[in-house]
Amino acid sequence: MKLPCLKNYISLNLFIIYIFIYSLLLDTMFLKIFFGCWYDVETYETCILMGIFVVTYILSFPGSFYPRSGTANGRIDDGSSSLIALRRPFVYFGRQYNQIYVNNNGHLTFDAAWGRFVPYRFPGNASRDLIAPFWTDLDNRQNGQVLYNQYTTGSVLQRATQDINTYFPDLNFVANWVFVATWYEVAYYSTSGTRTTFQAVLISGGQYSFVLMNYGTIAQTSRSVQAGYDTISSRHYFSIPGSFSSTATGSNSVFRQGSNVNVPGRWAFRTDSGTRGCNVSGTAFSAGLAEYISFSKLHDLNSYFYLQASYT
Ligand SMILES: [Ca+2]
Repeated sequence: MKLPCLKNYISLNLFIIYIFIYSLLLDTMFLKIFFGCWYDVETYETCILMGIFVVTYILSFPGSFYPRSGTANGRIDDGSSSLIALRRPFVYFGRQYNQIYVNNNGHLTFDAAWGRFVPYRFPGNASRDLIAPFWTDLDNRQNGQVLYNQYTTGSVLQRATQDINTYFPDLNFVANWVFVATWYEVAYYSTSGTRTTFQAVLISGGQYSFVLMNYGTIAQTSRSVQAGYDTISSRHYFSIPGSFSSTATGSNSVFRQGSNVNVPGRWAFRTDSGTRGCNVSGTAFSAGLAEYISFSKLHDLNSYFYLQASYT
């Protein structure tokens, strides 16, 4: 019998839990070293609690990131990728795109590379479709990587399918294409040595498309940051609460601690709809949906799903 590839079934987190339990069973010194329990920790119970804490901490954050791999952008301030041909079309609010650019300043554009480093507030009423997980003046010349990859088969598609069906039930969604752009430990301008990590995951399948934004360590800065997405003439947009505020960055970044899908550090959006307007609790709103929904409501999973279901 051929064993399945473990890589497809055991994530890093599960592997760490496995090592932890295995070490517990053997009562080895390895456990004590691995989980930081040295000779001055008196009780075995303390050791176990520390181990659980470490595992919980690991599970609570890095696991939400998709694989960081692929082609790296050049180390150019305000630079961009070359034109990236998409292996499947991506529908973005009624427009179908077959190409994309990953820009070093924390955004993605479709028609052309874009080096703008000073963000404008969403809705910008501009002539550009824009996905901006973390738009500010970043600089990868000295440290940090801007990477992108796309997938049409394999475990990444399975993971995307599972994530989307969790966040957007009743669509029977099946992903056939995933595009991952990662800004890994990138500095703020200019070669500041700071390290900020975040990710945009574009997911497509059938008539549906989605964008996930994942936030890791967000270094402190006084620069303005806009996170979210915008469209041509801002017919659709979303500004993640905390954008342009002092709470956007630092160890308590609201992007990292908040979520609209009950997963701290992750934000999920359906992005295929080309219709305008929506209804929230029976009240008609114009396209400026985001401005009318409080952060606390977005935190509530049920009302989030209600909003998704009400979007007409
Ligand atoms: Ca820059």
